[in-house]
Amino acid sequence: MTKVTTLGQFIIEKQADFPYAKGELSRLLRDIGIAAKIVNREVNKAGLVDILGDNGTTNIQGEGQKKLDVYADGQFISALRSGGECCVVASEEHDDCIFIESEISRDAKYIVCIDPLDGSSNIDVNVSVGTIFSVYRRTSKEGRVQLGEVLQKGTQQVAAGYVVYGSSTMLVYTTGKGVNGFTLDPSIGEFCLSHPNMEIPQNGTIYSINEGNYIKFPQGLKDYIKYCQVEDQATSRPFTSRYIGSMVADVHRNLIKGGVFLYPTTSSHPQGKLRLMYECNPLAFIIEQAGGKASNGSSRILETPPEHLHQRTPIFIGSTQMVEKVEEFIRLAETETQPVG
Ligand code: AHM
Ligand code: MG
Repeated sequence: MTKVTTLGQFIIEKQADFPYAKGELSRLLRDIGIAAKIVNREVNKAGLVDILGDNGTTNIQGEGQKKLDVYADGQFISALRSGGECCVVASEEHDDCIFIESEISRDAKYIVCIDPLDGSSNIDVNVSVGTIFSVYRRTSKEGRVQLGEVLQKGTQQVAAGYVVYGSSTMLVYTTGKGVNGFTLDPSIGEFCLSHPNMEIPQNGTIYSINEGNYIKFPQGLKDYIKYCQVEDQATSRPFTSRYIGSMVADVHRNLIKGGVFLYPTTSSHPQGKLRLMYECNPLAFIIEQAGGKASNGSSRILETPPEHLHQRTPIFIGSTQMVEKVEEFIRLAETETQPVG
């Protein structure tokens, strides 16, 4: 019989990589894993119960919240609240940070940023959605955590992960020592190690972008898309276009198969659409740990100084060589539009 390693066992084994660890991060990750299983159960029965559709409220970005967004948000916050290791949660679904000030969280040293249900416009149509999270250490020793401590650069993450609720449910995470993936076995209700030491191919043939926005893209992006569509045997072009509309699922596919996911600035979203703290930083940490690259077009996503919680950024993430090619097209278009002299 082959040995099955559950997420819980794996987290405990990996604690040994951090000799001074007291198990708090392990417990935090375990709590997130449990909440993910509960959310998975609800996502799976979404078609059966009256949980589909709009909740009638909007989040800070003015986007409609779906009922399952609200449910997932509640589950993760309550798991982090009762776990005792987290002092602040910043969720895409809330305008402000949620400070956890219970007795058991008195010594909590971790800050969690979370997009509880990414790709929620896909819920009603049985297409993959996911959860994205990132963990930071608080920088002050005691007292109420200040907003500045939440707004840390992505390079300061101590862990990041995502869950894809798809044809099977997977949890993928990193603590800065490689990336490991776990598939939920519904028969035993456990995430089991299925993708150890995940590595993204350095090059690929998949590009993922909402091409319907083509007219709104900067020139460098338009040029890159044309490059993807040109026939060239040496580089296996034309490339394949794949866009699910759930960033977490698109990035997950590209992590396994190789590819690039692009969400540039557009004329309607001049800062980009995706959020630095909830979506881009955690996925950038994971992809870098898997050997890939995440850029805003000119520099590393993880080096972006966060100024506010719901900050947006353009992002190009995936196989290193493909991301570098995108950067090259952006640079070229910018130098061509520079005035001469
Ligand atoms: P959400 O977190 O509200 O679901 O929004 C983020 C999603 C990403 O998952 C996805 O890649 C993108 O928005 C799709 O946007 P668009 O419809 O503009 O292509
Ligand atoms: Mg999202």
